Amino acid sequence: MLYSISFRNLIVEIVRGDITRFKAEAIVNAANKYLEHGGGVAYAIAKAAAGNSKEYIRISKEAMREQIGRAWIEHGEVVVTPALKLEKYGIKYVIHTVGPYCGGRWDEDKKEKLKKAILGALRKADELKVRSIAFPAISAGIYGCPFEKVVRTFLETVEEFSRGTENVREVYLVLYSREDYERALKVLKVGGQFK
Ligand code: AR6
Repeated sequence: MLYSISFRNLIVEIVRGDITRFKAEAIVNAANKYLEHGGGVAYAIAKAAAGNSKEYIRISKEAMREQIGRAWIEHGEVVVTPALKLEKYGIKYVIHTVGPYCGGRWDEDKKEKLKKAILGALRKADELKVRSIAFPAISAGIYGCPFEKVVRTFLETVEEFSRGTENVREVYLVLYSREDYERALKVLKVGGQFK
């Protein structure tokens, strides 16, 4: 089954796995604007990176004050923290970004916010001279955005980004459940016409 797609000199792969142990130089966290990491993939990353989610929340908030100069981030703004214990998997950075809250609804505004969130993380990875970056399905969990829309928007955004990338060459969408993985493959399978 088709599971990868090339955009210019960048390859996107959809894989099934746990992003907290995925071998990519940067992994992206589906955070909230305060970097509270209370549940979902955010909690899993925080706990795995620092051994204790509270400690990673503290590190994230401190990094946010230094990098953004505020106690919250907007869609498109990102914060970088060190991978700490995740370094054993080859991960160097965690890039925190915030997607839209959907609660089951989807419209152009949510799509734009999701694009900004994804693009912000991709640009930061490029700036950090990262070659490979892994994303979870941002906003498709607790934030309730429709899964297929999230996957389509992800692919569209990576395609846009591929025009300007200097360092990033491999982008992974890491899906936790078999069901999500199979649903995402169906989106890809439509002959690459994911739009
Ligand atoms: N590896 C890969 N994907 C995962 C993992 C994992 N270890 N664990 C969960 N997922 P969510 P959101 C998937 O809810 O919707 C947090 O509390 C999950 O199945 O983590 O953007 C934040 O602090 C889903 O497909 O993120 C925010 O408050 C995807 O990751 C809020 O949730 C995203 O689900 C953000 O909600």
